[in-house]
Amino acid sequence: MNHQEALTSYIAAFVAELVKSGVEDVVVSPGSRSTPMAMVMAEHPELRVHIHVDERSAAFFALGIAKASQRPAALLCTSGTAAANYYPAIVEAQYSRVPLIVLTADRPHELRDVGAPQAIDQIHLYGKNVKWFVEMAPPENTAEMLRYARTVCARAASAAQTSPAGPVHLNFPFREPLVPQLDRNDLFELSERTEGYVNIHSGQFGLPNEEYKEMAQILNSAQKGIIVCGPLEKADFPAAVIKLAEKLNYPIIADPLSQLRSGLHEGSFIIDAYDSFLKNDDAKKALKPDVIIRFGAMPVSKPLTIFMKENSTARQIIVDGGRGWRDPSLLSTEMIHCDELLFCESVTSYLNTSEYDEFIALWKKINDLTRSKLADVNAVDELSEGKLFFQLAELLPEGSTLFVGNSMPIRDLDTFFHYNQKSIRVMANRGANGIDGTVSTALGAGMASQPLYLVLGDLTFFHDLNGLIASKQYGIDINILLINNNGGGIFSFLPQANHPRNFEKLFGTPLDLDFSHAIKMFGGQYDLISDWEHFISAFQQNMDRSGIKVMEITTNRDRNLTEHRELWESVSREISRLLEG
Ligand code: TPP
Repeated sequence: MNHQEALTSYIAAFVAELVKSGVEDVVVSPGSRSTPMAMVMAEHPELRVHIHVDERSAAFFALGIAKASQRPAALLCTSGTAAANYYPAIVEAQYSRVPLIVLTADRPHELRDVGAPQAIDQIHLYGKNVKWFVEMAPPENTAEMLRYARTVCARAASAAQTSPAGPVHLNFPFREPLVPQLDRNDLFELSERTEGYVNIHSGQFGLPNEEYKEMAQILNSAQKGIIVCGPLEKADFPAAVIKLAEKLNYPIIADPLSQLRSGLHEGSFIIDAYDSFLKNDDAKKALKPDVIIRFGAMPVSKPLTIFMKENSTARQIIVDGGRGWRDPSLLSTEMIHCDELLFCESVTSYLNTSEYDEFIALWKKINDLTRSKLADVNAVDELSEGKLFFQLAELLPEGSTLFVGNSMPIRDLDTFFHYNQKSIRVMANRGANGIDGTVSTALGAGMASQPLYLVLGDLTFFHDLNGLIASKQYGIDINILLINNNGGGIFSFLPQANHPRNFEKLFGTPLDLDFSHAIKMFGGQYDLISDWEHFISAFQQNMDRSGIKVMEITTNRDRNLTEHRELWESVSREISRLLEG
């Protein structure tokens, strides 16, 4: 049988099924071994092919597309270290439950482990960090093998999306010659079945009705309950959890990535300043819960994690539709593997409305006081990291996506970005909390969600400068607020900061970079912000500009530390005064 014909038919069957499985975007990095797949993909009229030379950024870009669109995105690269460069984004996808279909080209079996060029061991390359690995059979043109290619593809797409979503890896051995036959006019004409080859059905995880009822009884009998919502993106979840809170009269401790801090939903149950007031012992004592119900991944806030850990006698109910074990304190009394929305709706339907409101009133009172004390940061004249996040809730346009870098930005967001009625979607890479791939992930998200704002530190920006190319190549608009404190500001908050001898060398790590040159290289707009007035005018002007727009905000790590400490101390003093009185 003709080799090229087999290669072409097999890959075309696979690509056709990929599209039928709902994949619309594939990020391809150039290479030789992946030639047949890349060339066939480029022929498909319903597949958007994005080229990204740097595989590390490419994989994060695909991650961003999948994260924002909540549809699986595919990746394709050649053999060797190209595939290894996907690793960080795959880890992030696995831990943040984002569907990715990773396709790597490989040497055929006879060229493995015999010194052939660009041949590394790609079998289970990503280990346990993918949900499914398949070493694909070499291309053949029999009806059975075309069915095989389509079935594996459908299974891979389904596995990537089934809760908990995550990455899957298919490794394709290709023999030379690698150029497919593109002059065929039947490339994607599928002989046996023209729709999706196999439609995979799977349902939500639910509980028997009796259990919802029991849970409702338990919750109705507890007066001092709190609901903790960690990072979770699920349409309709905010409304459902608010209904649950309303019936129970429980406060909702809303992580910045819970999608509850912005939006038109009822805000009176939202507690958003807890990261600051849960540092205070008097508050912690007064706010002790009997019951904690948790949804989503672990919250960003360390004081909140400590608070939950300290309340080890409380009943701790963790609801996880992804059937994981999100309980680093090992204190859960109920681990409930049930779709979060279904849980809220079902339990709510069995609840009696609680009249007890003293506990929630106290949470709100402390929260309001904390918010007003934190607002003192607005009086600061100099450029300040905290004030920047306070300003954002004011300045961000309706419907924007705010992508936040790890390290201090996500923490400052937690501290200073409070409930507002704009529909702002907040995103970050909190699966593995890396400072890598942030620009690329944000740009991938920007494919589906605009206007896009990215706030990140200088080391995080430096780490993925390459990622900016996607904006230039694909015209993705991005507003970048670069917080340049010349190094890793977060380390000043850690105990090693008390050991000054090698602190700057090991942790501060100033890079002394002039980022304007890099922005220029990518054809972007750059503003070195001089003061708040300048910041606001640049921010507003950039709304009418397209492409890459970087506003660099220079801050000072020591001053930043002092500012945070002073604010937290003033919050703490006020709370103790309130609770004493
Ligand atoms: N490498 C990766 C890939 N991920 C990490 N999280 C780290 C290293 C450890 N790390 C956490 S925060 C940080 C480092 C190196 C410093 C980040 O500095 P910057 O982006 O400037 O933000 P800042 O701390 O100033 O807010």
